[in-house]
Amino acid sequence: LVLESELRTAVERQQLILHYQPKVDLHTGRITGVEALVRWKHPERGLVPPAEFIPFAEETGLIIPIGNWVLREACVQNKAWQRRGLPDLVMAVNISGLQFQQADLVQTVSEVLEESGLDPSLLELEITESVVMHNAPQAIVMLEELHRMGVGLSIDDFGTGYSSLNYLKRFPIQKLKIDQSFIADLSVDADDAAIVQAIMAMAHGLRLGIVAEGVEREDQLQFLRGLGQGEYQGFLFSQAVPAADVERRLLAQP
Ligand code: G
Ligand code: G
Ligand code: MN
Ligand code: NA
Repeated sequence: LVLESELRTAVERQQLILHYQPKVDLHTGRITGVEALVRWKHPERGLVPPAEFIPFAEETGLIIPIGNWVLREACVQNKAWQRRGLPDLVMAVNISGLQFQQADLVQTVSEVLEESGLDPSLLELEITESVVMHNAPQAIVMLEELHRMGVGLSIDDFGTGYSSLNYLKRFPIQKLKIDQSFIADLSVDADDAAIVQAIMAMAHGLRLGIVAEGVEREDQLQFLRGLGQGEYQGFLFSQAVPAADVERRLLAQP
């Protein structure tokens, strides 16, 4: 049970931390970027996973201050890696629907980029299909502004929300993250294989990048490699880890 008063002060008390899950090129095996995933370092309950407080934060509106903190922290971390001479990474940040309903989201992103000194091309915002569909007229304006600013935009959990593909044509999206439910049995289930193959072919035709989510086994990776270019993410390479672990992985890369 999450108490609103506790979560309300979590940001101020510096109880939130970010872990980072790498994204890896399917063919070179090199880390291309990371996704920032928040955790709550609760004084009594230990590390609380986001599934236990993000939905609540969305209901109560606390996702706004939390989301702003995540955005700032993630950009500052990425710039710090760059300053230390590590290879450039794209930092992906999850943006909730409610954040997209704030008229000042674009301004906030712009300020965070300026304050952190991070190049906009090294920031990517992950949004879900429902965000794009629910706020269509307002969302398109904001997405276009973010795109003009040079920030990357990707669709998270692609294939699980509204299946109108219309928005892919209208909105300045650069990447689709194929939901892990299609990846789980990819190499043995002909239907999943057909869906993933079709998404990758469509993405290629539309000049969109793809990220396969939830890759846990070598057979899934081999199958994806046979389908084309892209990136993957999943426990096979790494779960979400503290910043220091990302650094170690980067330094160990050939
Ligand atoms: O990290 P994990 O494995 O448990 O993530 C669970 C869910 O929490 C995912 O759907 C992820 O998108 C979401 N999540 C994690 N961090 C953030 C965040 O900073 N903002 C938002 N809006 N969602 C997040
Ligand atoms: O919804 P979103 O894609 O933002 O959140 C990513 C979620 O997927 C996190 O909860 C993360 O822990 C989880 N995840 C990442 N990689 C894997 C994986 O290989 N297998 C499984 N089962 N979950 C994963
Ligand atoms: Mn995500
Ligand atoms: Na996802």
